[in-house]
Amino acid sequence: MTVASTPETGAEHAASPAALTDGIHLVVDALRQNDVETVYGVVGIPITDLARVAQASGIRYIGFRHESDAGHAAAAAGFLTKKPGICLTVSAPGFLNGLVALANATTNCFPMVQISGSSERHLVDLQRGDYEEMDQLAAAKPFVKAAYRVQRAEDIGRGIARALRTAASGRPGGVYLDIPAAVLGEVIDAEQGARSLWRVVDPAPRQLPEPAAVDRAIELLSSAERPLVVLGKGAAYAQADEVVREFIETTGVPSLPMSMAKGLLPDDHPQSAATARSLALRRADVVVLVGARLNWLLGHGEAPQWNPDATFIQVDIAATEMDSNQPIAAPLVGDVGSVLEALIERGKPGRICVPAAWREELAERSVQNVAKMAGRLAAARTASPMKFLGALQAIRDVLVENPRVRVVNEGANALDLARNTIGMRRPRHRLDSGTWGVMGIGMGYAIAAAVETGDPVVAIEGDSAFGFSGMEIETVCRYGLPVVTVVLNNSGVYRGDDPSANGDPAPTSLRARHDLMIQAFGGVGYRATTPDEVATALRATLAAGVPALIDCVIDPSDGTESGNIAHLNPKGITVTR
Ligand code: ADP
Ligand code: TZD
Repeated sequence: MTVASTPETGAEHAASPAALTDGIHLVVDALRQNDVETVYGVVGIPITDLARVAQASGIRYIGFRHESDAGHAAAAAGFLTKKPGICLTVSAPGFLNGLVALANATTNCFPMVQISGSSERHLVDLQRGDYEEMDQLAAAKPFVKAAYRVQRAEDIGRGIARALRTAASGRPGGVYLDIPAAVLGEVIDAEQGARSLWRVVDPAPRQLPEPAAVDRAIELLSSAERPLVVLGKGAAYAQADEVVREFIETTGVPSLPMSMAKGLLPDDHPQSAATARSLALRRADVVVLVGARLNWLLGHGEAPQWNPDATFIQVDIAATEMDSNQPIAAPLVGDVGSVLEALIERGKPGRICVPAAWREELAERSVQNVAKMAGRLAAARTASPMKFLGALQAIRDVLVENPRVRVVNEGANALDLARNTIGMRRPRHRLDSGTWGVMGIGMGYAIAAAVETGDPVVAIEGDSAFGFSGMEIETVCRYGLPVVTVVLNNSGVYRGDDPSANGDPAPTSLRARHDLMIQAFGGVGYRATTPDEVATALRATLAAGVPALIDCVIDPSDGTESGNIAHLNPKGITVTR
């Protein structure tokens, strides 16, 4: 995009005005050349015109109420599309608000680029007290995969190319790109500007595994008596859905999904060991980790949760992930699609076979666990006041009728119970708190899921969790997105019946009518006190495809402290509950 200059002096200039451009137009042109379709952000000095020019150029700009939410949206866009999601923020405080999401994206291995305007370098660096003064590049560095600053308009194309490639290649992550206000306002010759931009070729090339490493893994698997595959969100991200399925089905190995890998294989797939999870981890003798880290979410691979003699095979794009917790007997460094293809190709038919005894052991435990759960579910269905599991069964039944729905989920009990109750049948249809267990991703993820996929979204939220990004239901309404937020409202963090120590509300106590909130923004609000009311409201709002919120009134005494990770609370002498 070029801007004809208005010559201020000289008749010859007036006769042939030089074509000029500026930093703002160069940023937009560079994003467009790299097929960026959507930018998520919050405007202000010095990036308001950047958002306007982006919108005028055909890029979709989604304006948020808080940068963390815009950043979480960009991160979710990265996870869903395999292309870095873009978040745009102002300087210092806006930058810091966005940084939470950028760090979270890095932790989750989602590709994302945060572009922030920054204040005058010559004032910031001498700490002269500029408007929104901060050394943002230095502040970002510890939290991101990489951080870059553009110092001249002619480097904008280079900076954006570098940021996009770094975010998407290898192990994906968050990249910070600092563009000072002076650079955004810098005017240069349009032709020179156009020549300075380029399109990144093959930003995330396939990474094929070493054949010897593949053979080593096959050797181990073929000797297994109780093999197990664990699918993580890296496998979902890889978009190698058919290959994952073929690998599991041709080998017959039981498989276990991590929460955001649910749906890669349907949860009711005959090889899913999800309903015998504890037994599968405790007994498996050869484990194939596919895009899943042996971090706290998998008990660091330690006994007694795991078999102390288990042998690990790990498929991961990051070589440095190997041996981070347990010895990896067969590291397979490469992208999920290429590695699993190689395993299928080099594994001769029949080489890997799963002893019937192992399948039967898992199936038996699964039957017992399902029966136990059925009892809890039946009791919850009729309980009054409504329990988490009562509301969740109603949600589950409606979601079965609406398979396109993308599910977003956060909270403590609201997270644990929804993850187990709501089966997924399609890949990348579940987005949740992820590796950090962070609250506040809800509305950002939901907005991005709706914008990027065009699918309807149901966000299942604890009432505390929802509050972190709740103001973004205005954004949902303003853009008319098909997002239904279901708040499981037990009036508190974890639960709502904690006694107060001094007459103030208890530290965990909350109180809100979220259904009234959304009405202020023109959305549809429901208050549901029974599972039937939940189902009726959800069915109606999904059919209408409009922004809606269902506030589910849950028994304040339902829910456990910290959900199923209560053991992580420090055990001092002070508190007894
Ligand atoms: P989960 O929490 O679901 O167990 P993690 O986030 O711990 O999953 O692990 C995801 C892993 O996937 C990371 O170690 C990351 O390096 C890896 N990964 C990301 N993309 C790919 C890919 N395309 N191929 C292989 N591994 C990948
Ligand atoms: N702040 C941030 C950013 N992330 C967090 N994980 C927390 C605080 C601590 N926290 C949890 O780990 S879960 C949770 C908080 C505040 C909310 C739990 O309450 P809820 O869900 O209402 O969302 P349930 O269903 O009532 O348990």
